[in-house]
Amino acid sequence: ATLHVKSRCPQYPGSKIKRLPVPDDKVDWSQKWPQYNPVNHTDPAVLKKPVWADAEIGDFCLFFSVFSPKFNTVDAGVDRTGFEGTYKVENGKPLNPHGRTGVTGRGLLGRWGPNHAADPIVTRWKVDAKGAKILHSVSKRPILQFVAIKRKDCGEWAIPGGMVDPGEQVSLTLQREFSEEALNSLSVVPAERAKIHERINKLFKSPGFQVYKGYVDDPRNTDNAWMETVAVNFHDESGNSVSELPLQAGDDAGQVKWVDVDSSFALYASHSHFLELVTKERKAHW
Ligand code: RP5
Ligand code: MG
Ligand code: MG
Repeated sequence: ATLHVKSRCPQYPGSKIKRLPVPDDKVDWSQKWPQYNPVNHTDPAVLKKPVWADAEIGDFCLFFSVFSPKFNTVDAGVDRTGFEGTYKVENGKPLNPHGRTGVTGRGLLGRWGPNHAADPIVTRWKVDAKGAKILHSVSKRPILQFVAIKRKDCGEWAIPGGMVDPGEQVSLTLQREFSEEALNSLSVVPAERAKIHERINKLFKSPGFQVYKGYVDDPRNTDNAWMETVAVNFHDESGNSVSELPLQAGDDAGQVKWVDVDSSFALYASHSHFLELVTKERKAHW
């Protein structure tokens, strides 16, 4: 695996916390670093114990029991398995499988260990007025377009992904997050929501192409909590299903638009890598 970079961004998002700088050769836990003394940070919003967050490890919970989740398994309905195999647990705390980040605790993430997300990559071909595919002037390959959202938290463009709720089927998360962030399904009346659902059901009921399943180099990652995702490509080959949907940003998305897929377009976390994999599969311009 490539070295995580955004997981070592100097400034921890949504805070004044500065990560302890971790040099490339000290990322891997197997590299000895006895003086390693990262800053501990868990966001106050997480400590308030919203439904989506764990308690602090060692905290007293109901009936005088102490919170100590079981890792590398599904524990009390919460999937704590890692997509990239077994991760280590040290002193009761899970260790980031991609190495040091310069921050301990959970930061902005709710779960200790893996926090599972799903990323719907909805694509179509870029076409001219006659409907013919437009080839890129340099690569001579057809250009894909995908539905991108501008995240409210950091202002970066991203795939409209989101967290998998405990017990939720990933296929549902993909469709739900796309509807919430790119079609603003949360702010319409139930009858309208049902219509949106109906219009995208066909595309999302197709199996899609699983592009990636594993660790995400997300700026919110810490030594003890990290993002993992399943990224799936739903492609509108003929350009007449989702292409015609009116896009409207919603929930944690501030803007939404079709974006030409190109290596030079900066994206949140490791989303650019997922799109590169889509272009390989579809023999498109990158
Ligand atoms: C990324 O964070 C994932 O790839 C996914 O796009 C996203 C999920 O987090 P939220 O959008 O719910 O903040 O790591
Ligand atoms: Mg969301
Ligand atoms: Mg999201």
